[in-house]
Amino acid sequence: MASDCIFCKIIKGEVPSKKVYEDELTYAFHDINPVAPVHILIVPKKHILGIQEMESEDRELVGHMFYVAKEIADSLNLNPDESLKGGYRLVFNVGRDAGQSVFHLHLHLIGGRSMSWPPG
Ligand code: DGP
Repeated sequence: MASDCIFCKIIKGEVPSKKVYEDELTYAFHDINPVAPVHILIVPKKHILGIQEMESEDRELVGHMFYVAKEIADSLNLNPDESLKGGYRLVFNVGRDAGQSVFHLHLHLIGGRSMSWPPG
């Protein structure tokens, strides 16, 4: 935990958030500034600055974050059907040039509308 980290404060309950899911490794909550009807952040309880600071020992944790995202998407009926219709986007912004503004690892789950590619 980092004392000056907003996401560490959210995980500890010192800053309020709209919780979606929690387990021993992760905490998920609604983004304060949603870019789509569904915009959820999946955050590890371990303070890791971002993917740029991920270590070999974090591989399972990061894989778990993707699994949590898929489970949340299932609960919200966002996963594509057999015809591959529907869906959502999972995003790690890595570094300021990619749009990272909070330096505690987080996976964006964005959905509920169609999206274009490439991203801006
Ligand atoms: P990024 O730009 O990839 O670092 O994403 C950070 C996201 O975190 C951004 O979409 C806004 C969100 N965010 C920042 N501060 C707070 C907060 O205090 N509460 C919540 N719920 N979300 C926050």
